[in-house]
Amino acid sequence: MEKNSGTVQELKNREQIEMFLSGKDSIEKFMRMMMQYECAMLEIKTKLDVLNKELSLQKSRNPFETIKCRIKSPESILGKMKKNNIPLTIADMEKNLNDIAGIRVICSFPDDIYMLADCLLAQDDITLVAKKDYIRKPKPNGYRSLHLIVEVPIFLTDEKKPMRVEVQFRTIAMDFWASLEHKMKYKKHIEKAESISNELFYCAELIAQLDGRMQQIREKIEKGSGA
Ligand code: 0O2
Repeated sequence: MEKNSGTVQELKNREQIEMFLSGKDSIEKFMRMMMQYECAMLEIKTKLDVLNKELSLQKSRNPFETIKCRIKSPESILGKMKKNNIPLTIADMEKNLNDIAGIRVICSFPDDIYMLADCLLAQDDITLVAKKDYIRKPKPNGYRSLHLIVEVPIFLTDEKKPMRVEVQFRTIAMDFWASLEHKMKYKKHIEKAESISNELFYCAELIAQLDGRMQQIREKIEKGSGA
């Protein structure tokens, strides 16, 4: 059963990849590119894991609780390229898509988000390509997260190549909110969608207050204990 479904998925992936490969692009070239994105994602994940280890020793708490990594599926890549009228070639994919390799870092407290982002950006092999601070400037629907597009070099057998990775930082509460809101976005027909959006916006505000207050409580506890 498992073997069969794996094979069907492989075929589906192959078909999706072939759909957007022009004459000079091959599946092998596409797979090599995906491998490079995966390596870049691992580089950034390791950097964040190292920071977490060091900072947790200094601060007696983990700056982040969870880290999630994903490579965009061929289906999503194709969908995004078509939506944005990007020519369907591997070179254009590499030039125009910033989120093929994605990392989500889930922190307990907002100040840890900025501390981790600053530490990552201070590293001399990291280049900041773009930054969107949806925490200081939330989206109109209430969405909050800090998004960084960074470039990191990967060292292959025959080349050193800079690769782009999207890193999203958010708190546990912001992540909880974004997961629910994401579900709504991808449902086609929802009754009372406007009232749900209003409720979500209200909850996003409550979450921001809650995150702020939890941080204040943590600071008081740390002061009290001399930590
Ligand atoms: P998915 O399926 O999560 O990957 P860009 O990626 O730069 O071309 P954009 O929208 O300018 O497009 O980038 P932005 O604002 O940095 O958002 C990128 C990602 O952040 C999205 O990826 C989502 O994962 C997340 N995001 C942004 N806005 C919202 C929001 O309002 N609600 C939720 N739940 N998530 C959001 P994708 O590719 O849109 O989707």
